[in-house]
Amino acid sequence: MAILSFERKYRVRGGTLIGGDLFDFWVGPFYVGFFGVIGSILILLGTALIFAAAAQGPTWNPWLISITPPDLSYGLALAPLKEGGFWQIISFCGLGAFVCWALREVEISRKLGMGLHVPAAFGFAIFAFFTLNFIRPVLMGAWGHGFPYGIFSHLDWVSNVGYAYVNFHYNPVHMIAITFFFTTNLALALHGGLILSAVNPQKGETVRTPEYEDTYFRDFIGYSVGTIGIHRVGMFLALNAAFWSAICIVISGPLYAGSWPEWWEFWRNLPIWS
Ligand code: UQ2
Repeated sequence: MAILSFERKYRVRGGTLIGGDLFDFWVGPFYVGFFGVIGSILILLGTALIFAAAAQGPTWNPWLISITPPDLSYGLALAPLKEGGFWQIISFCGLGAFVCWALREVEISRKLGMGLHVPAAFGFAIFAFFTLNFIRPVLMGAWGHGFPYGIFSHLDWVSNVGYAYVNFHYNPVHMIAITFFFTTNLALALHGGLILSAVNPQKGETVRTPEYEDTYFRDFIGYSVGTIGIHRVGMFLALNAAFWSAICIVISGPLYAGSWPEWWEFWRNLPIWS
């Protein structure tokens, strides 16, 4: 892909965290950097191992391929490749590639003199994955508590783990996480709708300025959070959705092993009711 006319101005040296000028170059539109090189290696290795693990059988049906963690009996030990070892190495390749991706975002942010909001936000997604397949298995003493890499198999894992706590919807932190997901959806629908209504007019109509956007919401609900404000709200909601998702699963098992519906008995048993 040809370099866009304005890009030459922004293709400046520096901002690297490691490697100095050595990997400070672009391939087509892509910035490379040290973390682009290491990340690419991890992606290629991880993907190759996924194919190698899938080749062990029993199926090449993409819906049914599943690369499973070791049996619980292996605890936190390394397992033989075909008995969960593939899963263990693939998990480390995945985590390494995600972290490289985040650090490449950091280098690009620094190069352009921008904030670190994008990598910080991605960090919450990495944290959620790290919680599921590293923190919680370690706290519970076995890699076998991680989720399998497969389309249907990871859905089955979510279902089985949910039922292990009887009904996961009664997990109060799960409730908080879901509320953040729904509110994120509401905020993006409002924001996307508002922006399109202002800047994507019908033929013959003119684009409306941000003052119209503010006025719309002041007329409607008496309050406008403002044009920067809505992006702060969006960031806050989305990061909280990822964060509380991680917390709601990491407390299930390590902190509370019972049934979530029963957890609410503390409320029924408050002395105030008797
Ligand atoms: C807004 C504003 C925007 C927006 C939106 C609002 C001009 C272009 C969507 C309205 C948002 C409010 C009132 C807060 C919503 C809060 C939650 C928790 C859903 O005022 O400024 O900028 O896009």
